[in-house]
Amino acid sequence: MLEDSSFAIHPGQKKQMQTPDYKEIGNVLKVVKTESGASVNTESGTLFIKFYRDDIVRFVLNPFGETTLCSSPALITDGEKTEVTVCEKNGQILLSSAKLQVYLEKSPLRITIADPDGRVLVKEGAKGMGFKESKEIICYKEMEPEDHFYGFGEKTGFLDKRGEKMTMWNSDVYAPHNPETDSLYQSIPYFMTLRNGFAHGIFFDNTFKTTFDFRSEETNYSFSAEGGQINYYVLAGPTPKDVLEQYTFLTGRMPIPPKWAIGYHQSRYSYETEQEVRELAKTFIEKGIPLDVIYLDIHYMDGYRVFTFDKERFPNPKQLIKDLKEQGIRIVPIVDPGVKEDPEYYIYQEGIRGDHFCKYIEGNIYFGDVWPGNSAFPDFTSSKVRKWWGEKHRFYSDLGIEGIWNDMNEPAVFNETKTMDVKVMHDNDGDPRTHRELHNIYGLMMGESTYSGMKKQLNGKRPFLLTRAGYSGIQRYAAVWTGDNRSFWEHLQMSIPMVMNLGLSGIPFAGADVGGFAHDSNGELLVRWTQVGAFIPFFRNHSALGFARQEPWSFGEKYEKAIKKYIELRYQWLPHLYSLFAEAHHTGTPVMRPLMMEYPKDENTYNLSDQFMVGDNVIIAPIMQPSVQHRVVYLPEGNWVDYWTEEVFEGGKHHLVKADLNKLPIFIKQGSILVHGSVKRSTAIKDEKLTLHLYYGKSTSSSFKLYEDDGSTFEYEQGNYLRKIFHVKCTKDEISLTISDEGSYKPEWKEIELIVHGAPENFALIINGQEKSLQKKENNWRTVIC
Ligand code: MIG
Repeated sequence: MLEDSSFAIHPGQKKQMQTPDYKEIGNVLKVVKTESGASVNTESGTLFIKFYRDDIVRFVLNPFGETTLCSSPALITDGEKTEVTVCEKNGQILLSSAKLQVYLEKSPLRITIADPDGRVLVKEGAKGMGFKESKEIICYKEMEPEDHFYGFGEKTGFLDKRGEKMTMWNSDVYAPHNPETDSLYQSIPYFMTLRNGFAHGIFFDNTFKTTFDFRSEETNYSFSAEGGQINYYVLAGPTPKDVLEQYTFLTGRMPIPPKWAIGYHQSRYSYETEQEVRELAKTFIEKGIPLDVIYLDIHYMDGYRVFTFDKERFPNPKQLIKDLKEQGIRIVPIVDPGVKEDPEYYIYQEGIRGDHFCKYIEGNIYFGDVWPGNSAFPDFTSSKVRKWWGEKHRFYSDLGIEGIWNDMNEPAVFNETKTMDVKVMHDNDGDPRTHRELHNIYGLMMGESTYSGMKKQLNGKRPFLLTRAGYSGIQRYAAVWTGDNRSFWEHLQMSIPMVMNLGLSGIPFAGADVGGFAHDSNGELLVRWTQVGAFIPFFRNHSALGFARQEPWSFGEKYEKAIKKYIELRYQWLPHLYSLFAEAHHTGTPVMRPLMMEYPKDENTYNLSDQFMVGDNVIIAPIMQPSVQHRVVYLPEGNWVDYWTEEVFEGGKHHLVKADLNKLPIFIKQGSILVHGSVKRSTAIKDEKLTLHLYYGKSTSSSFKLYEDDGSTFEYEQGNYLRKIFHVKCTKDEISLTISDEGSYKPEWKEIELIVHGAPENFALIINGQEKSLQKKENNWRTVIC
């Protein structure tokens, strides 16, 4: 109560900046070379320095006991054997790999990390690493005036987190989501620093509550944890894409999603009956609005018991799912972790008999209040429990379900702390740890369980999982939506940097509820939000019970028309987007990118929070204010073409552009390629033909990797895919296009038509060395290229 009153800023409340019991690690006593690094004895325990690759180095130290090289489940690798030399230089110890140099100053211990040219990435100055009596551990690093910070998973506020202080503690926050809301549903203790156009990363793999502080001191930043080891990885960069490749080498990349998962999704808390779901699908079909997924929120269940259907509301789910699938529409049901305490309910019975629920050290089960009432929670830190829970999903897969929605998996509990008692002891496969230590990975482990279970049961088909909570590595199992936003223009604005930073945190498949979850949406907001959603990786319209309905037709014909246009546009762009998802799978580079990722030397991009890129050649500059039809757009170097009018804009400049309600400003870089399919009512309908749009630009070159596979199985892992690589080079009067194929997949489409935009009269088109003729149609030139 007092926290909400002025008492909160009572002069007596002022906290001391420096907690007096902070202790430094102290001096280096001895250094011993190890296989891929060194073991360093310090006054406060052993520091292991281990290279995972030439461009990734890990530092681990436990000031309270023996240091171990154990990792959290975020890690998918123990690293590659790396050639490292250790020597003494000017009184310092130097460890070097081909790409990184680690200098240790001995008294007191101070670490400096540089590249082979001496460019400093990470440096400890007045302060280094330390700890407190409370078992808190903390690392200080120097902060340069030029530094900008990105990543941190799911955070409110703008793109660049300089000046912020952020806590990682998975939290169910219904409201508010505003600039001072700190912890949300995800904990990604990782960030990227951009300094003078060069990037490097730090992944602080500690599952306790962690804090990243870029606010309290002028020349240092810090990252700290309530417990556990000092345990972080430095990623060398030097480009933002390199950092993501390095981070996802450690924590994994997203699988290629089933194609249906990147279509348009419609949700509501809740579509409550079979009848309502059928009518919803029918309306989409009648109105010709494309749709791939309908969600079932908590009302489908029998008394909120997971792995059940309410027999009255959903008398025949199997038939419903079958009928909808024939229309190209899939059903994704919600599955929460809480299992109702009910001795007559089979999941509860199995959970008790199999000893699958979280317990106190004394042996009593932890119960918490969630939707079904008093509930027990599966202990997902145990592989035995994950297997059991995963297998339970046969209930859904037998009904024809291929996607699952995990909510409340922070875990959320209806009590003062909003979560499980931190004293609960997780089994952790025989290495028991408190909930305080493992809270942040509960959602990740539930994701592993659900994804693996579904994958097994789908006989080679790709499952889809949507999750609210997660920790580093969650991208291996799930797409992430940003939880309970509201139908506020401010939340539309906030979703752009939030989803961009998720992408910069290794989670490319993310999105916010289109239209806003709580509060009443309105026609104009829903149109503008759908325009954004169409280009955001995860595209779902969702809204809460008790608020205005939010289906595309909810606000009248004028708005419906505009909304339909942008859902259709999503489908037209799917081959392009799918190719970018494949790139995310292979390299970790996100689909939706901040401009700084492509233009890291351009300061104008560093905190650009209201524009984004799709791939490396498309800029989306949405309108995100009511009654506004103009906005400023920043275009970086090069020339840019308005997607709708083909007007050319010079880069390196700000422009004022007009965009009435029907227009989402989209700019394509001159010299680059876009691939389109056709508008369709669901991804179940295959493209017969693709269109390759080439935007001529004098003295430019670019490339695009068109990716295609069956869209539904894991055969791509065996090489059954097609990657068509297009290289374009434009000179004054010539466009040369080279096309090469990789992989064995034979696509459904039989033809690619090339449309050249903005070329000079009488240009020559050379494809793989051969001149090819074109036909002029309106202002463009066309020809079939394969
Ligand atoms: O406490 O299942 O964020 O998307 O509709 C609310 C009901 C629980 C929160 C999710 C929201 C979902 C809702 N859930």
